[in-house]
Amino acid sequence: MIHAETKISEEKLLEHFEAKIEAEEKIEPRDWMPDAYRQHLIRQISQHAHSEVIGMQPEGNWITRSPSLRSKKILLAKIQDEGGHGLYLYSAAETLGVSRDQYIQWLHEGKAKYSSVFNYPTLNWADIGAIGWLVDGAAITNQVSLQRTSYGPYSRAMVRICKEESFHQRQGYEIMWRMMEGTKEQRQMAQDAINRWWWPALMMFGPHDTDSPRTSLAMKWKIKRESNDNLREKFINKTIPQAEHIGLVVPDNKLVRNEDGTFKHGDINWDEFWAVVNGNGPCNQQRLEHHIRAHEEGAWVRETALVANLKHKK
Ligand code: BYC
Repeated sequence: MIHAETKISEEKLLEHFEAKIEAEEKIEPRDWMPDAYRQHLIRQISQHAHSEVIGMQPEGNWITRSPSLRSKKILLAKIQDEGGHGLYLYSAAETLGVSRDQYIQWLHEGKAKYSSVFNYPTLNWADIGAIGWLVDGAAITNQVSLQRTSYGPYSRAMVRICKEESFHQRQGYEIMWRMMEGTKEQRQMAQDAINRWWWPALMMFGPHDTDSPRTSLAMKWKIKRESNDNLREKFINKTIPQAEHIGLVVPDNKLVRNEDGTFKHGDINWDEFWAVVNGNGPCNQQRLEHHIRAHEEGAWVRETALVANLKHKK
């Protein structure tokens, strides 16, 4: 390989790359990186971006039916934030040499994934509380650790995203807490919502470490800073006391309370997880079709913006 007009062996480049990672220095777009590192990032960051954007759909379902003007404004702001997160992440992913159009095409062709959790329906207002509290709560647990990821543009996107996610988590918890202070029916709605969203939220962290083919290299090169199971444990340890505080019961009859106050969850239904990941969840088809339709209907906006930009540059 030719590098700065000098022939440097692949081993030397790898050595330099790994030394930088060892020293906690960020890898930047113009730096040499092993192909496997680039490919992992292309996959993970674009899937993360798609999750943010597809994740707008289950919540968008409730904008017109929010129970008050206050809650409508908060929900609108949150959903717009998610669109913004998608933008930061697509921009970070583009620094790896793949265009946003290509990423979107892979999504539409079913070649790219997005988080399994967005393939479940939002049946009532309590689900909006459960998404903010549990789904954003799970996402932020993962994203806090990703702030220290070794790839500079991804890490910087995570810092901005985490600031907004903590507001999202709180707005969801506030909805649940208000409902738990309400009527018997409202309390039941909140309990039904945690019953339906608890397990999908736990699945967001991905398969157990022993069944996660991507983890080992990703941890070695500090793309991932903590394993799927570690993050899942962190999430349950902080979320179960929040549930108990407002009188909600976590739907896990095998939950173990350890003496040090931490928890061990019961069995996750991995058949359900893989069915959803492989396109057979309750809303996979609906989510993808909606994205394709919105993308096609928005073509004129992209074209107009491009022309306006070209005219501006002349
Ligand atoms: N869903 O070896 P593994 C948000 C796939 S959105 C679907 O552990 P890895 C929000 C995985 O891709 C925040 N697929 O992989 C937005 C891999 O398949 P491929 C979303 C999953 O990459 C709106 C295979 O299973 N957050 O905050 O080391 C409203 C084996 O897995 C899932 C992110 O995207 C899943 N849950 O670890 C509200 C975080 N889990 O690609 C909120 C960024 C696993 O080899 N991503 N798979 O065919 C990550 O941290 C990691 O990619 C994962 C998986 C932990 C998800």
